[in-house]
Amino acid sequence: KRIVAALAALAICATALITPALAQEKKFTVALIPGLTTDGFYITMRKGAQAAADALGVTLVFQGAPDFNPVTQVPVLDAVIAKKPDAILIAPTDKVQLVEPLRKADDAGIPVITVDTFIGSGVYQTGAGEADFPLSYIASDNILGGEIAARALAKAIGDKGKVYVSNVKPGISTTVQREEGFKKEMAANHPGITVLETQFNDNDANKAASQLQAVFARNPDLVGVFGANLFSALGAANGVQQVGQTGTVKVVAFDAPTSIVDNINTGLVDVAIAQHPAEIGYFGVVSAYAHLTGQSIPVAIGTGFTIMDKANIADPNISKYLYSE
Ligand code: T6T
Repeated sequence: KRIVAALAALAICATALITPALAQEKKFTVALIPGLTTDGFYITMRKGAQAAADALGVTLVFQGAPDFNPVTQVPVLDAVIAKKPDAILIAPTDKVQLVEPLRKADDAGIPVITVDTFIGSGVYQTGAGEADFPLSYIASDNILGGEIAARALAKAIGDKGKVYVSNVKPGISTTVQREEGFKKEMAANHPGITVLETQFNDNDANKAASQLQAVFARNPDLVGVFGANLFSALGAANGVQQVGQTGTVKVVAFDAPTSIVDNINTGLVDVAIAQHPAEIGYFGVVSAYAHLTGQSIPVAIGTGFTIMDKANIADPNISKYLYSE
């Protein structure tokens, strides 16, 4: 009998150890503020965040603005701070303009982790600069992403000719770094390629399409374009189709909405560089939870890419990285 009782006691202790909901009595609320709500990238990030929240017994609140703009994101952030969540995960829409609004969260004792984009230099907890207070930065390596895009575009165009970057706007950490990586790789290793002036589309795919038409009108010898995020790439690809240059003007796309499959299969897009937004969301929530339960967390977590093209897009191990709608 004593042995049975001892075993039962052991089983109860073991269950308490491995069941987080039992071990952790307080139910934490973590807020995730995306760059914008209607973007497959952040919709997929939310899914990963929700998966981690479910596993850890955390309540996830997803609240964002309909466009990628500090003017609309800051009021959302203020409303979230007023509700005092236990932690905030946020993709800041500008590396300077979100510093003071986020400091309010920090001053209120709410831990801040930035996901996808960063504020300041993106290097946190160093005691340097005005924007080092977030606990962690969880994202793709966007400079590397730009370099990958440059190499893919160079290969597609036979390493010569005129190309340009279709980009969102200055001030966004991610897309600025992609352009930086792209230009660095072109300058260092592809002397036969001329990179024309960047076209900023304000995250508007229609504007990116018109810009492609205008650049092509000025440069009929244009051979390629790098769309530095989902809307830039979709718009640039539409522009290539509208000027009847499918397959002649090569497109390398950052991000992987489901529509990219058709664009790759028809030859409109040569290569798509998928980020792993679900991974960013998952590790965002795990990091917040770890911090809230007294663990130390990495100051930066880098997530991966999957490079998609005609040869591999049908492979389920590749297509599983397409974004959710
Ligand atoms: O490319 C992603 C994200 O990484 C970037 O910061 C903003 O644009 C996207 O959300 C795609 O639209």
